[in-house]
Amino acid sequence: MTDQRHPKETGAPIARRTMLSMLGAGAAALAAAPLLQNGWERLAATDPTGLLPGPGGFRYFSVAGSVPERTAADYQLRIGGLVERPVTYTLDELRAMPQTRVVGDVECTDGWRVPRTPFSGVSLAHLLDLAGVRPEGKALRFTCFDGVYTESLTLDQARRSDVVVALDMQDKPLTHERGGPVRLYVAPMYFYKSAKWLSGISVTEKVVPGYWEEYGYDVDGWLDQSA
Ligand SMILES: Nc1nc2c(c(=O)[nH]1)N[C@H]1C(S)=C(S)[C@@H](COP(=O)(O)O)O[C@H]1N2
Ligand SMILES: [Mo]
Repeated sequence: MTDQRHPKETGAPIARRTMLSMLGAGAAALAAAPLLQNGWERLAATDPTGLLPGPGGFRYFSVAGSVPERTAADYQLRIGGLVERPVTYTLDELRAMPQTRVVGDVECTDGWRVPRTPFSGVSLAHLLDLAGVRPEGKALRFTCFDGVYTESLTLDQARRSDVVVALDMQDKPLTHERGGPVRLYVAPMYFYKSAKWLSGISVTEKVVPGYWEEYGYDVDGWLDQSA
């Protein structure tokens, strides 16, 4: 199924599994496993090949060995960089904002796919409007409270109506395993663009390639819309 539907997979990203083992990600996944409550997730996280299906077709991914859990009591999202009004939001403040629901396909470059998945939260465009992007701001850099993962979008991509700072997935609060309490969801792109455990959004002058993009992933991770 994958080759025809995902022509981009014939490129550099295919090498990830090899690279992951070089980075010792198998050990990292093992270290993370005790934090996972669900048996399937635990099994999937300890599978260095990433081939085991997780619940609902998702697979657990983290480039960090262990990720602290954040709740409404200690979660913060910081928005800064080239903005007029830098701000830090709590989870309650994000929940109190107008919520946008986006239904899109989830698709990893590894070939697994979860079609028609609803994500809801605050539209990224809305957050950018509140912060006031300065004229020299052209891109965004996303950081995560795992302390490792980063992502990027151009400002034009970020302002699309199908890009959301998600609090819910499938109409339930995002679990820790799925990147909660807050993750990005970039519906028109491969799932690596959807940073889990989102903690920072910084407006930059130009795109700074994210974690996987440093290893050759396309910074413009568009899904094949014709498929
Ligand atoms: N913080 C963080 N976000 C991340 C990743 C990660 O390792 N760390 N992996 C990315 C990749 S490659 C995919 S496919 C999805 C996996 O999300 P899931 O674990 O909820 O299935 O998260 C993306 N966002
Ligand atoms: Mo992925």
